[in-house]
Amino acid sequence: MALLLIRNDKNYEPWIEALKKADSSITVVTPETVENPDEVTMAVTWKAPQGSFADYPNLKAIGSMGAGVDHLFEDKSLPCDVTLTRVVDDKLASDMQEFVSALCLNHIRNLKVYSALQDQSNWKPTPYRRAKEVCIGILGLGTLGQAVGTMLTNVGFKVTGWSHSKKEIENITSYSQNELDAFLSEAEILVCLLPLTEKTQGILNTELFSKLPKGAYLINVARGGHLVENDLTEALKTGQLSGAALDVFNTEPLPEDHPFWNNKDIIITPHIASMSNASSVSAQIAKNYKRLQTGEELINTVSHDRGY
Ligand code: OXD
Repeated sequence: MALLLIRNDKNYEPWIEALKKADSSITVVTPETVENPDEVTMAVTWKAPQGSFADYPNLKAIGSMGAGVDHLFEDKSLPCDVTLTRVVDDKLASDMQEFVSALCLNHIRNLKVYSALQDQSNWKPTPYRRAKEVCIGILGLGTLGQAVGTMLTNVGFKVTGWSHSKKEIENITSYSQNELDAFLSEAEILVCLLPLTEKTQGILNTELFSKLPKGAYLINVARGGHLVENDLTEALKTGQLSGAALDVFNTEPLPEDHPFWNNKDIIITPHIASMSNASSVSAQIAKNYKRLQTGEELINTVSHDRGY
């Protein structure tokens, strides 16, 4: 049996090293080093090229190296009889908590405004808001959404969340699927942490923005595919949105000539909100590989039907 790694960037060394450290008995191969494709029973991937799994007839499980799994479903030849898994990691969650909290505080304390004023040597105190006066709505109350929401309540914000079904989370008001409008009507800062599926593709659009309080702020740390880019530009122009912080884009890296770069109302970061780290997530991958060998149920599984 062997564990196959497939990465779009072919950066295998840290993963091989970390997996060997987690369990030295595992045979780790890559598409470049595999000698016998029949012995591959599990693949772990980040953005594998289309059709990558076709050569491995004994594949039983495919795991994402990150929290997101949309890249798995992009492959139309993804075998439908394999177990899918993703990464659930405390470090990913705490990195996301810190990043989103920083953006929310940056927004209410006008730090971006002062950065622009500094460029003009302009001393101009501006009124600010306090966390407890601001309602943050989190789209998507999965592992990361819940972690971020809890952190934001600790900072002092009022936090609400929207997800398929209502969730019981301390100090967070939870809205279910058919309560989207009520959820949006309060969200002065909207944080997108949804999985990208056919249902959520393009959800951040003019119609949704129009249901937010005027001047709301958008933070997208999920996937570029959630956002209709022209609708954001328009909402910023009309003042329906006062600004946005985007960490993810339809095309990454964001092309040099993309209009977002020159939009003073948008903060752009290069998909660094929380990065999957080989040394912190390899233990759970090795554990799943062992479970597969012994016939136990895998952990952190993903539904083929729901797409997350
Ligand atoms: C992930 C990501 O899904 O880095 O882990 O976006």
